[in-house]
Amino acid sequence: MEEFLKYTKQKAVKGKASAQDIYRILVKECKKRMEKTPYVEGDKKLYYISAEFLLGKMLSSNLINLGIYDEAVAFVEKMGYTMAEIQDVEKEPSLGNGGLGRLAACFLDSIASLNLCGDGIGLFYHFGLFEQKFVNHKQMELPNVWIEEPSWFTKKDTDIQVSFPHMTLKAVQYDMDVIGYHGKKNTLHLFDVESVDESIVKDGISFDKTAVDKNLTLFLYPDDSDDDGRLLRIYQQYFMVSCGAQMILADCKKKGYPLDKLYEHVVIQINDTHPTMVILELIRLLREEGMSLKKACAIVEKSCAYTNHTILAEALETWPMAYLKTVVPQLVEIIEALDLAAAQRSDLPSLAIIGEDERVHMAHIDIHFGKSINGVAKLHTEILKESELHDFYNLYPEKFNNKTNGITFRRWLYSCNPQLTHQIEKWIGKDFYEDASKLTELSKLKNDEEALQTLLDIKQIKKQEWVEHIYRKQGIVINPDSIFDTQVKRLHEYKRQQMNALYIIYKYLKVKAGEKPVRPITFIFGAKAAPAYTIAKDIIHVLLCLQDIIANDEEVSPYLQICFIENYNVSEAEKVIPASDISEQISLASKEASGTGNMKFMLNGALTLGTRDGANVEIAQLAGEENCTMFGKSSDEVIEHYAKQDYCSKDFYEQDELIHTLVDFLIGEEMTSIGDETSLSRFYHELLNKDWFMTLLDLREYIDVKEHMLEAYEDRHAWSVKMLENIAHSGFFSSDRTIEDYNREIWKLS
Ligand code: 26Q
Repeated sequence: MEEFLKYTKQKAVKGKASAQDIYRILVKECKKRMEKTPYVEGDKKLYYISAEFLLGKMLSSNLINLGIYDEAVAFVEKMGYTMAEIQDVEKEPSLGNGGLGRLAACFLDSIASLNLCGDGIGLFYHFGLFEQKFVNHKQMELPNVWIEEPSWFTKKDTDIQVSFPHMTLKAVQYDMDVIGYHGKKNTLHLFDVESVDESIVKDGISFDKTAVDKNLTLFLYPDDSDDDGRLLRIYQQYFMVSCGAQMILADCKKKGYPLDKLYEHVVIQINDTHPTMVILELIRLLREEGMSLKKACAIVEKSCAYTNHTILAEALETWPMAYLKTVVPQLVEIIEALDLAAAQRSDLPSLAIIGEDERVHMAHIDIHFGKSINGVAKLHTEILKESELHDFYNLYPEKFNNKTNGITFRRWLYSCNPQLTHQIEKWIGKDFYEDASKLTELSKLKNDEEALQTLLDIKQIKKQEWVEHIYRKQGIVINPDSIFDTQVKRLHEYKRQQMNALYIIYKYLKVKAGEKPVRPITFIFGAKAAPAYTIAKDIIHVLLCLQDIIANDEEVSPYLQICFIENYNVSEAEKVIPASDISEQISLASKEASGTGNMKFMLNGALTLGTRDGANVEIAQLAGEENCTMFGKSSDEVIEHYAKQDYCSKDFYEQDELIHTLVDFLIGEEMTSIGDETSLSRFYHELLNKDWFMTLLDLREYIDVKEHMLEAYEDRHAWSVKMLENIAHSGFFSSDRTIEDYNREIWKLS
């Protein structure tokens, strides 16, 4: 890396280079090498189409994959900085919301690293999801400004246009190179509208929802609580899929592939239902090429595959036919034809494309007119087959399959935890870099006292690093010798952050009553709530009030502390996960499709405190039941409660004195003296009268097992063995394994 050295000498003469300078040098060096890297080639190509790509910062990831990370670190340190300081310079785009978006980003990394030919397709949102600020114990939303120079994206020439009834929008294409680990490259294509106008955003994240030409690519998931918002979502989805479909067909034509053999050269993975209209748009475009409807459908069905990420009814998209007639009339005829074709395959109303309520079921389009549908963890796929999509499973058993999620170890181990990575290399050699299943060799160290102590020492270093980071970022002083108990994920009732809050109230009251924990505990949260999701915001309010109450209570603050990470994102995850002792995965069983945070914690030696939901089930199986703490009602029991509609939270409240006390605390003097009474009482009543995700059902058991787990922490030896066994058995959760599964069973790329 002669460039670095030349620069070092120059600056050594002139004085200290800024972190900004160093960052620019590194980006330039990466881009130079990325440009020279050849594309992965093959006569069949995957397109991963997704409304979200939650990329995180790209510097370290690119340095690692280009094989120049260690050199870069040496350079940075020679210039008087740490890598963390240089990484700080890069802005993180919030082009995603949570698991589904981060999964797409991990997959791009693994696809390129496995030398598979596959590109991403999505939208270039100028302000992403939003940036979260806390004001008066509440979430406020601001635009996430992330577009800057130098950028990993390059503007590309394109003449793609997308037509709507009253306007035609010109597309602008931004491409980012996706470098494989020591390998070749693919591309992420994000589309923008030429007429976009950032200046219409006023007062936080508000803007004129009817000015579609100006607003289409401003935000991910704009507020859809009114008609204009919902119409805007359809504009966004159609714009994304039309750009994608046009690009895919143009690529094929350029390569000379006959369109009636599309499926031999193209496979499109549809990430949840947000891009489902790509099926309709491809059929429309193939008909424009002169193909019959029947033939176009058959070809598209063989080219598309769908991934389901949820069984929550409210997240399964259905669009009123009237909206589609307004925004995409050119697709309506096709939808009606598909509805008829589907009815010929099955006359069950539950499988119809157009429901009796004149709503179009997007997932039904994917299942009838795609070749594959997969769930994202074993349990999730079983629930899809046995209950949620049972009738579909009977009709198309061969289409259903499971692909348990994974995470890229390049980011979630090598980059975020170099200390642990280097230590693992000393213990078992370098093979695990290419083959994560080699991590099982770590188990041989379970009787090696020195190794186990090293594991604890590394955890302590990561805790110390995070304590310093969070002090710099939020001015909060955290005790590095406390137990770090962490729940970081989107804020949603089914994930039950509120159950954790009730536990903290329990602990608070215990300390007040003189029962102090042996060791202080830090409860760490990070979560964004959808701006229109009132109850989720109420839960944030509860936690921020509790944070304050405890911090200002001299009796309690030496023992308990809450730290709510502001604007939790990928970069914050990379810092807090390696520092955590306990991984909170407490969703109501059957509701979390998989979870991927759970895997990141496991890989970094945190122990899972979880329900038997999503991939937690597989984590417990692999790590060993004795190395995890699992609790709560099973998914079967929960599904039965929903079927019988016999869960009544008020019964728990009235029959259990402890639960009564904890719930009442929410509207007690301590809370109302600093909080917003409307919000607190709304949440209190929600818990008592609805509690749709059965918080109180598992609360007792949660309190019991969590108490045990905190006690178990004191046996540092036993705890460190569990850490080791978790790390050793996390190899299955490498997204390289997931992508190999997708490729072997669905994509079949050479
Ligand atoms: C739906 C309708 C209207 C507006 C928005 C939406 C919407 C938006 C985002 C629905 C779902 C999402 C995101 C879902 C998501 O992130 N799911 C997570 O996917 C992960 C990867 O498979 C899983 O690990 C998680 O369990 C799952 O929650």
